Order: sequence, then C-alpha cells, then structure tokens
Amino acid sequence: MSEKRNKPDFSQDFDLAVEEARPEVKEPSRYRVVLLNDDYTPMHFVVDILAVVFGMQRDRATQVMLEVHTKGKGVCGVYSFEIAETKVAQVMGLAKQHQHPLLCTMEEM
Ligand code: TYC
Repeated sequence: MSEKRNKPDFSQDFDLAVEEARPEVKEPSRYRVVLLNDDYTPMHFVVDILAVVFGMQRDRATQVMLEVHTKGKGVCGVYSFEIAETKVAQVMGLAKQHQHPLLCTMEEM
C-alpha cells in the first residue's frame, strides 16, 4: 500500500467557514406613547398635537383627547423606542413652547 492512499483529499476544499447557529434574536420592544390629562391645556391644543404629531384625523384626535380628558390618560400610538422617544420630545417641546403643562410619556409593552 502506498502512503498516498491514506492521505485526506483537500483538493476540493474552498474557503468555506461554517458558523455556529446564533441564539435567536428577540424582537425589539414596542412602546406605547401616552398622553396625560391636566386641568389647563386647552382641548383644541391637544387635538392639534394628536393630528400633527401622531397623524390622526380630526375626529379620531377628538376621541382620543376626550378619552384622556375623562379617563386621565390615553394611548397616542405604539412605536419602536427611537420613534416613541422622538414623539414624546415633540409633544413636550410644543407644550413648553405654548406654555401648557401637557405631559406625554412612553411605556414599554
Ligand atoms: N382636561 C383639559 C381641559 O379640560 C383637556 C386635556 C385633554 C388636557 C387631554 C390634557 O392630555 C390632555 N382643558
């Protein structure tokens, strides 16, 4: 028997690397953007906010504003962390600019 016959054949090996399966990646969290009621912010201002920042139609914005007014808080929308953070900052910025005490927060779902 010649030496040659027992040698592994690498002639067809190309540059392939096999990677271990990674652990499953979790879906990114979603966040509710929530508007809080207060006694001073005018209703029309809240409706404007819901229309401009959250893209709601007038009638939907009015419904949500009334829900916040009667129940104390209400959901404006559900977004990724970065989008939710931006919406909260926009609402708080506009409220400050117009000197209304309106509060907006985000909650992880
Ligand atoms: N409660 C306010 C008023 O009577 C209206 C209002 C609604 C304020 C929703 C804040 O998030 C709010 N003028």
